[in-house]
Amino acid sequence: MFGFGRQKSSPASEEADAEASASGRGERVQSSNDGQKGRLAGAIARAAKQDKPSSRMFSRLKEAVARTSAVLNADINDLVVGRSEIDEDLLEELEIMLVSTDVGVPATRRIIRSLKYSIDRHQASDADAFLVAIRKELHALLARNNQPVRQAAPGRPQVILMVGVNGVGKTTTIGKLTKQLQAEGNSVMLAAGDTFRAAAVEQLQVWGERTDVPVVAQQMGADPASVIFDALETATANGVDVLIADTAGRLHTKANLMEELKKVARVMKKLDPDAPHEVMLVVDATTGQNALHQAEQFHQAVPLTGITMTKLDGTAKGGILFAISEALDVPIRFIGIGEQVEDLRHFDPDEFLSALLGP
Ligand SMILES: Nc1nc2c(ncn2[C@@H]2O[C@H](COP(=O)(O)OP(=O)(O)O)[C@@H](O)[C@H]2O)c(=O)[nH]1
Ligand SMILES: [Mg+2]
Repeated sequence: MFGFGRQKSSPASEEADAEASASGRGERVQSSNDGQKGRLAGAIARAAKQDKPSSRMFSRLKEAVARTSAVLNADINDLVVGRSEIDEDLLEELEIMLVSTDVGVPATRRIIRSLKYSIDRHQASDADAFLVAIRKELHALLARNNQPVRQAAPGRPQVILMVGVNGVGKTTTIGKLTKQLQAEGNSVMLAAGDTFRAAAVEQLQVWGERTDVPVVAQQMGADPASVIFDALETATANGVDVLIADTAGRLHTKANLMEELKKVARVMKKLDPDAPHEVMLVVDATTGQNALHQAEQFHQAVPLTGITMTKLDGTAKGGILFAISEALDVPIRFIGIGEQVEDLRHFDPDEFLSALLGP
């Protein structure tokens, strides 16, 4: 799934297998670098093929971002409709509007600067051309962070470390992700790293039962680094494809939390220097600018490699996605648009903008 899970039977690895058996040694001679390229290329090719959302799925996305769209899209249209000429006065109004929809000041400034450049060169001088130019700017913002998910070395589990404050949807996202990874043929194991609350361990165990995957857990108050270390050891011994580790979103102090996450990331490197392959921050879109502050703080403690933004359904603050893309060089991997498993959606800038602004 877009780099998550094993990238099975890519052409490169099939070739390598053929080469291995032809050489008569019966072992894979594929160098790990070639393997990575092959697996990744395979994943991207599959993603491109699969990512034609059915119209039903697209309707659901459109419905989910309707409240954000009602503000952003309607305001942008109101601004330009009926104007025969696009001038810099309009840019001031657009600036105020973008900032007020949680796009944030730095991203808005960049967009305005770029639009001014286009207007000065008469490249966006009527309403239609101006709308196209705005969309292009928004797209560039969302698409600029597109680092692929790091793959695990052969024979090792890919480790996804989920971080984020309480209530954003980490555990629920783990459940949905597990289901999706399983559907693509991956074996999954979960690690109950949120040992701060007994209920957190139980909640993960419920997901474990529901998806029929093992959950490595210890008692409440146990050292999360030790729980996750154990889990990685077990996952490796059992040839598990993906290990997803849950973590606490709140400790006695924020400093404690960040130190604990650093320790978790450090300790698992004793088993696999590449782990965690993905540090996924989960943020809640309904919290607007708070989501941005959280992203910045977590990124300082444990460098993030991906973001999942949940609860885009039912908020008008979806513009925060642009602010986070501007502030951090970290790709948005998934968006959550509801409670169902399929409501965890791979984030596609084109699809998202079409849902938000129309075709
Ligand atoms: N509407 C909506 N609710 C969500 C979404 N993702 C998670 N939730 C809900 O958010 C609440 C908190 O989720 P939880 O996974 O326990 O958060 P955690 O504390 O970060 O582990 C639960 O009631 C979830 O059902 C989403 O995309 N949309
Ligand atoms: Mg949780």
